[in-house]
Amino acid sequence: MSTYLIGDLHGHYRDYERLLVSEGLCDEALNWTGGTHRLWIMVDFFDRGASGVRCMDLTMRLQEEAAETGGEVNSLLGNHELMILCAFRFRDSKHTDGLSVYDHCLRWGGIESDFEGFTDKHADWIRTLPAMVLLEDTLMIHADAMLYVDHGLTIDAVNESFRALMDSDDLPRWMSTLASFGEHMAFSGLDLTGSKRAEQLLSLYGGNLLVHGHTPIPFARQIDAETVTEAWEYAGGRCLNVDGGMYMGSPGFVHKL
Ligand SMILES: [Mn+2]
Repeated sequence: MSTYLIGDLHGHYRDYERLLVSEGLCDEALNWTGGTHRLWIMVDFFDRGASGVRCMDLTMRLQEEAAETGGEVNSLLGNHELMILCAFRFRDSKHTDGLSVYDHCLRWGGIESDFEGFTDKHADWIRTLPAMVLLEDTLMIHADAMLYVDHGLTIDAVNESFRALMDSDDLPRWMSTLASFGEHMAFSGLDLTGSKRAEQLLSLYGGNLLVHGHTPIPFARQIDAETVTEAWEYAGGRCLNVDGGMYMGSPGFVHKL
């Protein structure tokens, strides 16, 4: 049994299909052929690309099929999942700046057709997603950010905090949590501050390797997206970025842990 990771999809459905088939996790008809293997999506299904709902629909179906063969398909909770859930719930409510939640989401890369295709079924599924997972010695979070510490000092507490938010009618709290995901690259940098932060999270929550998406590798490394075909290990080998930046033009990749 192996664990496979796919980074931020951002609505790039065709790339998602191609990666699943080329890795043998699905056949050409997109049936699960991964047997007992595990697949985790490091998220941001939505926004920037056109087909976020299709990406999520495929993942939800594969989750059921994989469970039948003793495999596992699952996803973390990312900020763009929180964002579409927020728009679904508070659509025309006004934020403090007078703009509606819906308009905010369009500004943050939201795609109108995704809002139209988004249903209770998607909302319910998103509410099941964990913000933080420890798989053996691998700590997985969506964002390369310290914001998780504000949600709790154990993995259960972090996930419970996000679940409570998703059940909450407190719009200012939703908006401030979404804004907190503006934090990027907390574990990188030329000085040692970044790797120290990574060490802090690993010693707090457990694990030897911190895996994340959220910041496209071509952006973090200032390299051409077309050349990004594998994960980026940094911070002295303690961090792994799996966001190839498909929306920037990377072909994407599947990372086998
Ligand atoms: Mn993100």
